[in-house]
Amino acid sequence: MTANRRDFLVGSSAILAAAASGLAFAQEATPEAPAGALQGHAKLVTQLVPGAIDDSGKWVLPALRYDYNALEPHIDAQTMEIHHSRHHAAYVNGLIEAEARMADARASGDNALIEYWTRKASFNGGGHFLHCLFWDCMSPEGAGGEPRGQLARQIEKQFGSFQAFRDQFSAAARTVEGSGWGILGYQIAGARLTILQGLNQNLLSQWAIIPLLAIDVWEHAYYLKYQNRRADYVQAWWNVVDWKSVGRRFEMLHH
Ligand code: MN3
Repeated sequence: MTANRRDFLVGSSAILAAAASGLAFAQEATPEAPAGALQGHAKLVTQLVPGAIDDSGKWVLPALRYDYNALEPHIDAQTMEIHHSRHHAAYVNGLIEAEARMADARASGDNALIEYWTRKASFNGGGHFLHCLFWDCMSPEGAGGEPRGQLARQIEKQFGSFQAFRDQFSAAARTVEGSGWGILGYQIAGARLTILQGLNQNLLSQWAIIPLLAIDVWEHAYYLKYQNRRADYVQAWWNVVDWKSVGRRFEMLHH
């Protein structure tokens, strides 16, 4: 195992633990940690959960790298604004509150309360991290089309063709029951891609999965423009997928 891969596996387990439980993985990056480890951690965060945390270790709502109207006509400005500034913000605040209340509950030794806030941390942590990824998976420039390089080759190897992959991913996203996500993830154990349907923000994961590409199919992500036509939203969404961003994540993980 190369040093890079070993470093990645150590780092990714922290990310996964955070994604699974909503615990603050940043707390592991103590000031005593070697500089290299901190740089590696920062790189993982930048690539896998962009903008999720600030320099002081506090969860924050990431600024988007494009305007709310930049993804028109595929995703409308009002939906983007409400989705980012209200829905995502609520998950950030929910995660902050859950961690604070969990600490109080631990101090008081109230196990039922700990369990309650653990569930809240899972839901809100899943929401925060997946939305950070979701915004980064989209771009107004150079978006759409197909991936290139290693990711393109891996998709072809596993799915036969990009079109076959896209059809399978679209079907997964369209048919999520109720609220959830279509996710293309990197499955660590098998060093391969896998498509998942995420229910809510935190259910049906295989856990040892790093999300690379995610589409939010909660109604708040599309209802203003598409009403109940989720399939139309999913189809339009491919036009704003930033394959460079997705490809960078894949190449960082896949050696
Ligand atoms: Mn959402």
